[in-house]
Amino acid sequence: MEHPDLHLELLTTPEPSWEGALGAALFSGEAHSAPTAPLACPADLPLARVSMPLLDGHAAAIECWRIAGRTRTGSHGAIRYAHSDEFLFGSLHLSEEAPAAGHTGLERATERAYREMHATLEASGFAQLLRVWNYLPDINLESRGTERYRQFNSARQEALLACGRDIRGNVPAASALGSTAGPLSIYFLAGRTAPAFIENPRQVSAYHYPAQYGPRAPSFSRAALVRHRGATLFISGTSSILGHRTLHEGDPAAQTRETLTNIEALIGEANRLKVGTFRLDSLAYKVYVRHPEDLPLIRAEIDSAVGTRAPRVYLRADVCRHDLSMEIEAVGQRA
Ligand code: 3EB
Repeated sequence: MEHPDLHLELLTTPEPSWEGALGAALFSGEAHSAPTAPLACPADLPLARVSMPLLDGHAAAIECWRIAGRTRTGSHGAIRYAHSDEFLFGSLHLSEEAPAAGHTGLERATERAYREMHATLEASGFAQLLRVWNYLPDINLESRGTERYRQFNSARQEALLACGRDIRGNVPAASALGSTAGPLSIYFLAGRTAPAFIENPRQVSAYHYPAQYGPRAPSFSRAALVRHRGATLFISGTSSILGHRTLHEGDPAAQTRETLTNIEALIGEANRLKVGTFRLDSLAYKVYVRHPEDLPLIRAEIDSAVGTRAPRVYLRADVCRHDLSMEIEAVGQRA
């Protein structure tokens, strides 16, 4: 198959080809500081390292974003980036510092991360954030009376407002998951023009969630569809939520079916835009599983709905609501 000009490869082989790589993320059970850099990875490639074990026996997974044509690399504050004419990939790792001025260490790191991301985008002419992946340790832990995921949401929203960005509507597709250890790790893709943002008709938009899920709603879109010479559909972290409520608590198989129904709804919305026909059996998937013992049930549901052809990796991660056992994100690609 001919590859589109922006192209994702999701690999569990130890060493991909770095030819044409724009940026990458490395997931493994090893500590963030461990020397797990892929052997031949170019020194200036933006590489996010996330402490997150794989559940299917592989030592590591690499999410490699490739691009046709020339790329340039650079850095801005804590951010390392690479860009082509059309797309920019950036990554950053920020350790949490001491609380200050009424903000927790995580809130300070999140606010700084999002301010530096937007400063990078403004300086480089890639005004449009398309897709953001957020990983933070102890995502469900409370500190100073507030769950850390909620702290993250507050700081993300404050930073967006401080940067003059929208907090609803024109907000990127995203995922936010609990890593095993390490700093706040974020990587992102940006472009020069706005994508089509897609919401799920079965769900309340996350940016309209009521206050019971936290004082500041999560600023992300359910999906973003980007046209280039091909097209890329970024499906955000998706879970067993109908309206704004969790369904099937304690039943990971039913939660997986509900999640896949949500993904199908997003595919349906995307296909109405007539950019390409995306299908459940031809996306690439990252599946986050809270309890490793649930993997066989979750995998069986995915195999039966998705088939065996689509690339997928299973990662052990905390999901951002206590009553969710799993979450799935996906990428669709059209040449
Ligand atoms: C949900 O649907 C599940 O805070 O950026 C999914 C994707 C979730 C992204 C984020 C959160 C985020 O609300 C949680």
